[in-house]
Amino acid sequence: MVQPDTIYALSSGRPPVAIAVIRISGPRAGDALKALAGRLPEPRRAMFARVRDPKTTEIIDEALALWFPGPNSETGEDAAELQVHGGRAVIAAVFSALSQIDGLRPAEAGEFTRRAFENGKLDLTRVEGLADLIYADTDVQRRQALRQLQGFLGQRAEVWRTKLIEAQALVEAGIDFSNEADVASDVLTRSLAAVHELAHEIGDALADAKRGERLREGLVVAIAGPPNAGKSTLLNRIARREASIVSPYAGTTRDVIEVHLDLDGYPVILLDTAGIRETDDPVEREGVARARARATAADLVLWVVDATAPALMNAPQREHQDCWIVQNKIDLNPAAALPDQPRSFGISATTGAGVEHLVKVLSAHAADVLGSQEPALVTRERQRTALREAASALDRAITEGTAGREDVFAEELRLAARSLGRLTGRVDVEDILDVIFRDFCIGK
Ligand SMILES: Nc1nc2c(ncn2[C@@H]2O[C@H](COP(=O)(O)OP(=O)(O)O)[C@@H](O)[C@H]2O)c(=O)[nH]1
Ligand SMILES: [Mg+2]
Repeated sequence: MVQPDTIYALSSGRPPVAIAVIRISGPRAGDALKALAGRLPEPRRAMFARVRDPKTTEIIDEALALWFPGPNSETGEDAAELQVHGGRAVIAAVFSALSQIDGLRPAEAGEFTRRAFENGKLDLTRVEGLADLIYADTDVQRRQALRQLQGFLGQRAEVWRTKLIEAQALVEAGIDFSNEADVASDVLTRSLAAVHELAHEIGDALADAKRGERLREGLVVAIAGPPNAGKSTLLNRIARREASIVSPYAGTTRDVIEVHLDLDGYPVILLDTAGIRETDDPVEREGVARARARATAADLVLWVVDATAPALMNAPQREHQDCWIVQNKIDLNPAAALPDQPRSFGISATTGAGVEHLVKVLSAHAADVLGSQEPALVTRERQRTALREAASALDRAITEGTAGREDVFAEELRLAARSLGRLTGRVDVEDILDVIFRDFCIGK
């Protein structure tokens, strides 16, 4: 086998910063650290080091050096870390010194994590959790990502896969005894019982209203309604900043503006949409079309109407989508009557009256939709697809097994185990690896 390259990258944030962390991983990591820091520190202990350019021996910086011999390192390979001062010239000089060492090259995005995966340190669901942890914006997203990184789904999938393989082995052994009819039918019954239980557990994991994916992506709330009702003013008020153009002229908001909110730890994406109306202006018409599309796909619509023009109150009625009525500009018409609906609000986007209450109810709604039940096992479409495939193979297995066709039964169990193997990355995943690791930053 060819030796892998030794890779290095800046793993901390964009310079200039106080401290920059440069990581090195691969068979030559130890040589590289010795070349720059003079000697190897004790494993996993920080050592003060003068980092020198190995060619000129000039001191580049004073640093902390760490040494993580494989296989007990994050990547599973020999790995080293230099904590230098986070200036651009310092980092450039360290990189230049590293690049002069044979067998070293800069890492690609996600390459450290990919090596950890390839060396069996992380399964794919944990890799996905790690990516989500890096991108988590809110506390509840962080918790979900950390659970995944700790193997919440991955461990469960391994337990399921092991049980499946046992059930399959049992029935295959039974097939060999098929001249002893009693033995064969007994093992089939036992293995069918196990498969029923597994199908049930996987079915439960899938019946989660996609809470995990929604929490990852955020609850999408579209502010929609007739032009000039005060939609943009409301978005700005909620976002507490001028994220959207507010103007007294109808048709100003032509694109979809989105603001990411953290409501008590729950991620909400608030969309401001162009006023929905018939228009001859092609640019505005495009805005209206986009607004309709986003509003249609949103989880919740805040339908904003002008309390001084109550004629324009027809909110869209869609199945599978909540729609709340927000009567705005009550400062101009305090006597405006709220429509007889469970979720209707009277607010003034300019004075702020009623907005706090609206946000509070929105927050509670987000908590309810995204997180009130037990934590979701499935947090990505890829995981859902693999589990669905396993579930349908198990359904077919149950049909075949019940009809006494042991060989087809065993084959379906094998397919189900394979789908679970794809979920954790044990089998057949070459094609998806590039997609998963591409999402990582360089240095992770
Ligand atoms: N008096 C009053 N005027 C408002 C209120 N909200 C918005 N406006 C005004 O209504 C006009 C249209 O607001 P805008 O947010 O651009 O409406 P949009 O077309 O629905 O996005 C602007 O002149 C705002 O200042 C409100 O609560 N009270
Ligand atoms: Mg607007």
